Amino acid sequence: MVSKRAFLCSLGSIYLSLLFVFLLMDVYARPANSSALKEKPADNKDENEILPPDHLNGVKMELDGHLNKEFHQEVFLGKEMEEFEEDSEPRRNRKKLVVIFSKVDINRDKKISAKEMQRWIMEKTEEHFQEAVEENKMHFRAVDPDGDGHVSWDEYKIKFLASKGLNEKQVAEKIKNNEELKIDEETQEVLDNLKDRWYQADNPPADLLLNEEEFLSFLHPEHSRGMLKFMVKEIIRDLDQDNDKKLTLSEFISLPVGTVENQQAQDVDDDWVKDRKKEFEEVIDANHDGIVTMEELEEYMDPMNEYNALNEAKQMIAVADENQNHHLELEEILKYSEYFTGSKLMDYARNVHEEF
Ligand SMILES: [Ca+2]
Ligand SMILES: [Ca+2]
Ligand SMILES: [Ca+2]
Ligand SMILES: [Ca+2]
Repeated sequence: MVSKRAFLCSLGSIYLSLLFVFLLMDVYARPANSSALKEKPADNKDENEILPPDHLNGVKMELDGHLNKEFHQEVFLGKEMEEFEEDSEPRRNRKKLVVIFSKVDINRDKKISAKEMQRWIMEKTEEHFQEAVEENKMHFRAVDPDGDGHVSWDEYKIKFLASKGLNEKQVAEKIKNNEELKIDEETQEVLDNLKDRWYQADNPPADLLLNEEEFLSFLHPEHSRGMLKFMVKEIIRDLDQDNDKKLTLSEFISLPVGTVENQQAQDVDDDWVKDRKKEFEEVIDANHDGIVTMEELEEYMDPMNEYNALNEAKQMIAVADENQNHHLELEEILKYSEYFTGSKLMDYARNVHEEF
């Protein structure tokens, strides 16, 4: 018993330190992008807390228009994502996968059906929602230091400009006196975008004051239908070249400027294009007419869409279903551990073999 308890304690502290590492990674690991909200990895912590993130767990596309590569892992692992690290003990990861398997397999027939996986995905998506709500509490406190439960656009703007290195007191003073602020073009563009989003997140009355719930939808558009629409509009605006508010395949696979900067050139581009083409043709363009409309993209990105979850479930099963029975057995999940969890269960024999 004692050793089990000690084991759990050490698990807890490992979890905490992994969580910390993961939070750091999350800040730095996002791919480069071309949207107006693009930011360099920030050295100022406040900035990350109050800016809407590019990446949303459990949402299929990032704000900058990139496909979310970790999507299926996010909806398979839920809030346990941080616990599966590349170099953590394989035996422990195996154990955790076995536990997950038994939870997904509701009817205990030792195999996972598409329906069971769909239910699991919805449950895990809900976990990401809850996490965002919890984190938002913290972020909201940062922008509402007087704790009156409302944040005005000006207050937020001051915090934002302070995070850009401007003097907070001076900015506040100037805004109060309606004086002009000296802001570079790029920052102004980001600010304009944020203001649009702020308006959008502000429910009637339109007083530009956001409460905690409205601030949540400002940072996490996946939590509100209206904000999801807004996010889709922004993504289409950034990719749409002929301004018809729809996307053709060629618009969808045009490389945004700067995407492959500093990367190993052409093969990266090729994979990027191949993945996007497949996703466009097979999934996003639901009626397969070669055009992605706002409605199609909105359906695609809605994390609460049960039809999407079922599709995702079927796709997950197809990837690992070696015996072709349209179900996942434990062995199949273990074998494809890297796909489901991002971390390989070491196969020493094979690794040695491959090295020679
Ligand atoms: Ca089952
Ligand atoms: Ca277009
Ligand atoms: Ca279509
Ligand atoms: Ca199977």
